[in-house]
Amino acid sequence: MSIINYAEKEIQFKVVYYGPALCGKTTNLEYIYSQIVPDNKGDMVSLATAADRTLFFDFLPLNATVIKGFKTKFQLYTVPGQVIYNTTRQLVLRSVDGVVFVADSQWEKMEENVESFRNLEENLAKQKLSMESIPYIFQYNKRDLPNVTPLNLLEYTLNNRKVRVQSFEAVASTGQNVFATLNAISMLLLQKFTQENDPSQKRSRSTVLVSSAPAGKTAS
Ligand SMILES: Nc1nc2c(ncn2[C@@H]2O[C@H](COP(=O)(O)OP(=O)(O)O)[C@@H](O)[C@H]2O)c(=O)[nH]1
Ligand SMILES: [Mg+2]
Repeated sequence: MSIINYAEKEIQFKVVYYGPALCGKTTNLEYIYSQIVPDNKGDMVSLATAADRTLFFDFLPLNATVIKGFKTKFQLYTVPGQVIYNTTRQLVLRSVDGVVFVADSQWEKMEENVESFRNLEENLAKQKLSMESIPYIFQYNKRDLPNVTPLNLLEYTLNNRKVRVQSFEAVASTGQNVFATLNAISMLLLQKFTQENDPSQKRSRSTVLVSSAPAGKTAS
């Protein structure tokens, strides 16, 4: 759940980038970090192995828009995708507000995507959370590669719950649609927060998180 600090007039949201190993989660955070002016970000913390694989998580704090006099802060985390690190993933998911599921578009990674999404559902269930209660979106990454799964098959396979959510085709290594993804999850969180805290206001008036974002390309 979002943390509200009334003394500091701050609301904190925790966003977790989830997905199989090597799908591009760290690359998303690194790109965001590289594009945001120093005043609006804290230090990016990466706990990686020597081989540059995420061991625990990457963490990037961002300061963003103001709603009703409250500053909003977004804390972005990644999880280690390797199957054996499930306990770590459960820890990182604690008190999560929103999820970006990063899928690896490469054809041969489809099974790993499905397995990772299932693992996300299981780990949320352990916290008595579900995909129905947590805002989430998909990012189909690595669209620059030649061997990608067609978009409609990704949608059919992953984005097939009762309510279809937003999805973005991305190339995290060049930044394509990285901010579109981040803005989309941020908007969902701000809207949910506003609705829950002020039922008379149906939509959040907050706009995009970072104005340098390229126009979002929604896949669905
Ligand atoms: N071709 C291509 N490579 C990517 C893309 N995004 C990430 N990568 C590469 O995929 C590898 C794994 O990325 P990383 O962010 O460490 O994956 P993580 O395990 O999910 O954190 C790295 O070599 C990245 O440079 C992309 O959109 N296209
Ligand atoms: Mg990583």
